Amino acid sequence: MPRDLILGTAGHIDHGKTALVKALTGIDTDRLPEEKARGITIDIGFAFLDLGDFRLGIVDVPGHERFIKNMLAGATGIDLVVLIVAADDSVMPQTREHLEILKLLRLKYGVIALTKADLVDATTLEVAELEIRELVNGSFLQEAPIIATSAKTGLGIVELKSAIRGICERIAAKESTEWFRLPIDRAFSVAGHGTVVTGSIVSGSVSIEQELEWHKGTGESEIVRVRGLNQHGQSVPEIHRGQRGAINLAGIPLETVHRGQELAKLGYLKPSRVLTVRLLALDSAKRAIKHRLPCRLHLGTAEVLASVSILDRDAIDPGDWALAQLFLDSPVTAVWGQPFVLRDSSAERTLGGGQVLQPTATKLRRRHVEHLDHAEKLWSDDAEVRATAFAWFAEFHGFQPDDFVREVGIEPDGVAAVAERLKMSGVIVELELPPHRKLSIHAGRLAELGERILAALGGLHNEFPLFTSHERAKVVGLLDYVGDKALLQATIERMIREKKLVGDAKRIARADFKPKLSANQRKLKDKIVEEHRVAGFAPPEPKSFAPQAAGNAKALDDIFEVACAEGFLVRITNEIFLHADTDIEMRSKLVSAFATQPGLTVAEIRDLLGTTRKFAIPICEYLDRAGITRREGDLRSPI
Ligand SMILES: Nc1nc2c(ncn2[C@@H]2O[C@H](COP(=O)(O)OP(=O)(O)O)[C@@H](O)[C@H]2O)c(=O)[nH]1
Ligand SMILES: [Mg+2]
Repeated sequence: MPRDLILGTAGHIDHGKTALVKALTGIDTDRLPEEKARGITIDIGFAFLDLGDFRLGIVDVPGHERFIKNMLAGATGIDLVVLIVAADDSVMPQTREHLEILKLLRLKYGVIALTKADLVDATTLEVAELEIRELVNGSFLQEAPIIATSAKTGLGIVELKSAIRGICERIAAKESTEWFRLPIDRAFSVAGHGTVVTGSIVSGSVSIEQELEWHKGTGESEIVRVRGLNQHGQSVPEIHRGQRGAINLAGIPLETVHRGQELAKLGYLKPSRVLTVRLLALDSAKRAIKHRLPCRLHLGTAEVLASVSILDRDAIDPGDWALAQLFLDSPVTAVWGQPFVLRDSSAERTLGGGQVLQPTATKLRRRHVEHLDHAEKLWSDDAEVRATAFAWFAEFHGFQPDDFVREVGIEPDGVAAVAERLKMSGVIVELELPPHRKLSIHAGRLAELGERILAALGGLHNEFPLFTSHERAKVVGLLDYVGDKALLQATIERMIREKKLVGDAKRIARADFKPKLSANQRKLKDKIVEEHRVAGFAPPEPKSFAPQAAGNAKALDDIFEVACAEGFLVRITNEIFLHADTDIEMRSKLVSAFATQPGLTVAEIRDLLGTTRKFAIPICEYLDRAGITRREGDLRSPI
């Protein structure tokens, strides 16, 4: 099976990139009428080169400084580059800028073509070669072959092909367990078929009839069906990484599709307006990247206005790097480790670039030691260290192990093993949430959540020291910023199992909370309450229970206090308590009586309640205190 790879061109305008692609492939990549008329490349163009063992999708880019944004869209997803330098012009500004961009994009492979060799003598050719060697010194092209070519005479074309083949052999084959992802670089309409999008497939594969998630660059996405696939003009059943592919989408209007959007496996990518990044200020830019600098982010085929927040300092000096966040005007879809380029807001120069550390970040606090500590771990070589830091940043939201693919840079088939190891070592905990949901959470975050639950409950215990327990719903309500109610309930269950809490499905208490009453005292309380219920408006004297209180008078006071706090009894005086039901009955009787008679004497109230004078006077005073009645002379009237 031949291998598919994507080759890009790079180099200054007019150095012969398009002519060289034509000499290699016979294809003219300048397809726009304006390009034909002006003889310059404006947007990226595409060709195909079959080398037998390798099939190369070619992206020819514009060299003009005004079209760097198009060059950036084209450079996304390429496996190797042919850096083109014209022998008669040698190294020029966009030769340098394109090389800087490719370095920022972490490209590893390429060859150099010294074009227009037919126009110069041997000495000039040699000088140009020396200048190129100096330029690429220390870069990924340091050892790259330099092939003198001429699109006019055919000089060096065969040699260039064999040099390209040599490079292709060095590019390690990738196991395709990755998920599908295609940053869209072009969209057009084909009569009878509808909307077609193209791009360099950066990972995975897709077949006809499969569903993909179309990320619109607005933060929204939509599931679309692959109606047809095309590669270099041929219908194919499947396309994969390393290919330039065209995808015919079912039922999507052309005007809604554009460069910068992405197609990906369902659930793989998530739009975000904040990225945490490792940001390098280009040495050659000769200017520091300052905190809050407005700039342009180029990520994949997208270009978005951004503002830089440098997390640990106020400026990144040329040649230095730092942890930063990018706040974006509109959302992008990124994955961990994805390279990006920053250009100035007027799109005149490349300022720097780097790699994404948090593709779906939230604002981090600047100079916050703990945040910085964990953010640095996101750049570790060790996937488990990165996964742990990601889990920590997931706070109380938790995550799914599959998020590791996007957020940590772990291949899909490696996710389960990493998650298992982190579970075994106690770094993460997997919770079963009702009805059928699993949520993973950093063990430290779960412990933190436990502390918050204990603190909330502790607050309630302090406020209501007489309550043995509190409603779960009340505790959960105090922690509503956690958002995920099921997570809170599951954490409470866990804490009951761990004996940090006591309780049941309805009520909970801290295990270390000492209720005011002993078990025996609670039993007595139930008895007292019951006797008050039966006694109605002629309640028993509290001290009649003293012998059963198995202690001093204080214990009996506590029992009555708890019974009142729990709402079973109502205190009329320290010697007279009514059952709560009796209290309600009394209030409704008064309401009916007042309906026909605006004022009642103590004697009338006594008869209304069927009690004696001994109780009637304190009850009337209680009614005044409770704001139910008002005393005017001998009469009580409603308020
Ligand atoms: N003599 C000569 N002219 C060339 C060669 N390659 C390109 N050219 C010319 O240089 C000009 C720019 O070439 P083009 O491929 O459009 O450059 P690009 O801007 O890098 O794509 C065109 O007029 C070409 O005909 C070459 O090898 N020899
Ligand atoms: Mg060109």
